[in-house]
Amino acid sequence: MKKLAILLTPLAMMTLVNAETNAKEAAVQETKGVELVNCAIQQNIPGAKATGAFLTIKKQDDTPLSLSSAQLPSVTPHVEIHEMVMKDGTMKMSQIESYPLKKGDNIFQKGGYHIMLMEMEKPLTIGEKHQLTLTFSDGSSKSCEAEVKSVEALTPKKMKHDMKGMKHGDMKHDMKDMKHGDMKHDMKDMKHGDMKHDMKKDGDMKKNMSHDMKKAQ
Ligand SMILES: [Cu+2]
Repeated sequence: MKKLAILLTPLAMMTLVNAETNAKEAAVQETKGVELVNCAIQQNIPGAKATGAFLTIKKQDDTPLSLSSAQLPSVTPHVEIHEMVMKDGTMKMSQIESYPLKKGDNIFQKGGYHIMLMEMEKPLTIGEKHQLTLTFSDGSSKSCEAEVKSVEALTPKKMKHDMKGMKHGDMKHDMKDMKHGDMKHDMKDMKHGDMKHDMKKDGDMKKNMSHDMKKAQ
């Protein structure tokens, strides 16, 4: 009897290992009813260790589902979901815990919601491809191949138009990882000098930016 028990043990162990593997696979199911398109990463501005990743999440139905987190392990372990909001005449970029998806196109682009990549170890080269994985509120996840593209390539045409006459240099100095074109689009009536001034006074923004900027220097 003892011998039989010993013989059975490796088999039993294998069964356990398989069960565990299956459970793990089941835990990270691919998200259903969601399609990821136009996945891209903006090439970081020289010296900046932060940049944005953009895409459109196409949701096929209206079942409740939120984007919980994003991972881009081949670029950085520090990834956040950000929103851009206008508050008291100042454009702010801040982290959000989750993004509720609506049926149809959920667009993450310059000037709006975006995936923030921070504390990057090395610069990105245009044309490089990195796997972007999004994790959703139901525990499922979905990946796409994100290609590194130039700032120009990722700036929506409408914004490019609005950027005419804008002085980039002014903003670049203080806001290396922010998207200039987007802000101009949303802040047509603002003077740049004012903005710089306001942002310095703004506690949240200062905290947010200085966090990124320290690493960028
Ligand atoms: Cu951001």
